[in-house]
Amino acid sequence: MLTLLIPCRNESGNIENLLLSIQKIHTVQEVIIIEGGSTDNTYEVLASELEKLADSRISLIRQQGKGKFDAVLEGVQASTTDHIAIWDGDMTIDYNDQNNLIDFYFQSSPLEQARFVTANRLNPQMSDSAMRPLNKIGNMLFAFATKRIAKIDVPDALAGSKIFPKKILQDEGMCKRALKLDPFGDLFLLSQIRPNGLRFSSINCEYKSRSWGTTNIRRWSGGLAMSRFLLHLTLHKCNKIS
Ligand SMILES: Nc1nc2c(ncn2[C@@H]2O[C@H](COP(=O)(O)OP(=O)(O)OP(=O)(O)O)[C@@H](O)[C@H]2O)c(=O)[nH]1
Ligand SMILES: [Mg+2]
Repeated sequence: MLTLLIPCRNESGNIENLLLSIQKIHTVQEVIIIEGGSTDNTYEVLASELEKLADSRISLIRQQGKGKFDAVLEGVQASTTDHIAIWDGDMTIDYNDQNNLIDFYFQSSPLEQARFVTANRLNPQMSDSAMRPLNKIGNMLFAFATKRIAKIDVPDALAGSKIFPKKILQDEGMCKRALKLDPFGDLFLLSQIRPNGLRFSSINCEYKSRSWGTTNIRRWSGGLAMSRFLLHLTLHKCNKIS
């Protein structure tokens, strides 16, 4: 059973497309959209569209705290299944590619190791304007650092789309500490792959430009926070967040 978590901030113009895509995904049993920090009417648009849709799989929560990783953790708290998928609400990755990730995740036989599957946006299919050149360079540097520090050979460390067993977030204390260090949660989640003995796979997806809205991520302060997080992991010489 899989829960799909979708953090949304200032995505009002993407909601129609997002809900259409969710309707085409039949492999998730629960969808939780976590709206937070919007200065537009994202919550209101979601609430009214969901009322019309009347799809009992989908619920909407208003985030109590701040930031994307906080939204993910609030969604995890509300979820009732054992596996978590995360999508970005800006729909920069098509539902067909998202579906491939889900299919791949559930391919393991029960005797095999559980998986951690993430999207790889850094491939020739990426639209020219989808990722700013500095972001691309930053992404590659974080992928290199993650390989050295967390021992995970990830080509795209900051992709929003990922699927993993919920048990890797069962230590609430560790999640709270990680939240103070990693604002997006991408690097923290990658750092949990080896300690939890998961099999890692990265699947090529086509990364498209936003068709509506602008980024919610402050790249300089976010980059600094992620660098500090990696330094923290290095100093503790293990992948546990103490
Ligand atoms: N609930 C919630 N969602 C957030 C917050 N910050 C970002 N998000 C969502 O997290 C996802 C990723 O944020 P984006 O702004 O798309 O960041 P990005 O993908 O790194 O940047 P772009 O390349 O511009 O798309 C989107 O669905 C956002 O709406 C937040 O503070 N709260
Ligand atoms: Mg985005």
